[in-house]
Amino acid sequence: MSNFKNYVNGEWTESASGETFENVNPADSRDIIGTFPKSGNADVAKAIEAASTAYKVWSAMPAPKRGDILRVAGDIFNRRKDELARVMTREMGKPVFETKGDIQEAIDTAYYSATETRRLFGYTAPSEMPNKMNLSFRMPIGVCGIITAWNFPIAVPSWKILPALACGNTIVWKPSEDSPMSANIFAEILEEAGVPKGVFNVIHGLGETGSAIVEHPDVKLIGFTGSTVTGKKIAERCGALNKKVSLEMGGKNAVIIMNDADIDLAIEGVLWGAFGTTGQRCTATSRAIVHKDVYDIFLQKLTEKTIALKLGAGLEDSTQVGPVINKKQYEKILGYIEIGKEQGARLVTGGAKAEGADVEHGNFIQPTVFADVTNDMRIFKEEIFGPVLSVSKANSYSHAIELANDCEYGLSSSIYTSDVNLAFSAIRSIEAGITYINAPTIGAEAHMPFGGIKGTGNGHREGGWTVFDIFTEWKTVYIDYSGGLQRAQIDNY
Ligand code: UN1
Repeated sequence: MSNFKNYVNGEWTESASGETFENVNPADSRDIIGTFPKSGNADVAKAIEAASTAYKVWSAMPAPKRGDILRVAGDIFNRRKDELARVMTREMGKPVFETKGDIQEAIDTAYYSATETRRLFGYTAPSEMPNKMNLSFRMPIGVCGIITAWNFPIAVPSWKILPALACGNTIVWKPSEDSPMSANIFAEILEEAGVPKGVFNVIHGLGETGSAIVEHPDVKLIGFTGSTVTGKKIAERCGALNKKVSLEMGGKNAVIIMNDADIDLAIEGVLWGAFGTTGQRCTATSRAIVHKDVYDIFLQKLTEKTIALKLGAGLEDSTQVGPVINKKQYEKILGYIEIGKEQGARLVTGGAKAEGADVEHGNFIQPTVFADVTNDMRIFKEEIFGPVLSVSKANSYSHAIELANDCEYGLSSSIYTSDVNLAFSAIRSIEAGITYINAPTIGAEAHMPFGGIKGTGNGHREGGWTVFDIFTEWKTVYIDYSGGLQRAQIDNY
């Protein structure tokens, strides 16, 4: 078995304690990918020291030069796509066609960030006084602590890391303990692209490793994707320590299917949204809210298609739905299925662990659909993060919107309708950061803002041009070339 290391100041290093944790294939618990360091305060401090030193050089480099390096990183991600996709699938389970898509998001983000280094626009505005000029421009922040989840081992970290680097920040990244190997390949790629020593560091570990990053006084910003419970704790600490913090947390995303929708298209979208990545996306479709006129036909067709989904190891070409990430999630999801049954939801298909020779050693749960789910049930309200879809009946368009918004989260959403008036009305009325029309709740593009309202986020948007608001501060500059003292608000009025 291989022992993998942290990446600190351009070197592969063990943790000071020598303690490790195992990385296990979720499709086959007999397959141990390797051990990774369980890092503590001392390891984190070294990485932060390296990142602080490197910041001086990296932040002073002209942004387009940083962009040149990021562009090369995009090329290398592209070159290593097939190999990296298999590593990702082996450690986190989703099928290879999905892990390739995950890497493509990083490639898109690399090229997008590289280009934006020539376009980190500031604003100029007229001064209220003569012979005076007002400018503003973006400044990097410093050492950024990045803490991410396993479901997008490359894409989601890339949304944070690559734009942060473009802006001149340096990075200490704690990837998920369920996808550490992908993170090491990320480091190899940035090193080969020419990112200097210390600019980018990977520190493996569990929760305490993340806490050490959050607590360290030289870390100026935390970018987090993960559970709402952890995100809120991080935000509390960042509040107390006065650090900038950007959070992407849970979702309970609804799709509305109106009686004028193309039902077959809607079913395709719901299947992909609910069971793609085995339902383990923060944008996953976990609630379908279906107009009463098409409720029965929708359920009947959806059930047939759900039963036909091919469950298996993601490394098998025929697999459509992979395992869930680990034993803890496996138990949690099966627990929610029991709660659904106990609270009176009608189980239409699935509802148990999967049986069979090809799935017996992995964390496999049958794609599950509950019907007649009402808004008082826990499976309607709580994020499950697994292959479980709740279907609820709506009496009208306004009832459907009411149900969709009856939710503490606000990440993604969707409506299937052929009525243009309803589509536009839904864009305005659904409480979410992202709304799709006639498309699934998943599938965000790298160059558009990504994030949610309500319990999902804290007002930031990754992706697109908005990510640069996270990873920069504004500097305002006044240049007075009048040669005399000009007092704002006094001499000119
Ligand atoms: C996530 O699940 O953490 O929109 C992000 C999507 C993906 C990103 C999901 N591209 O489905």
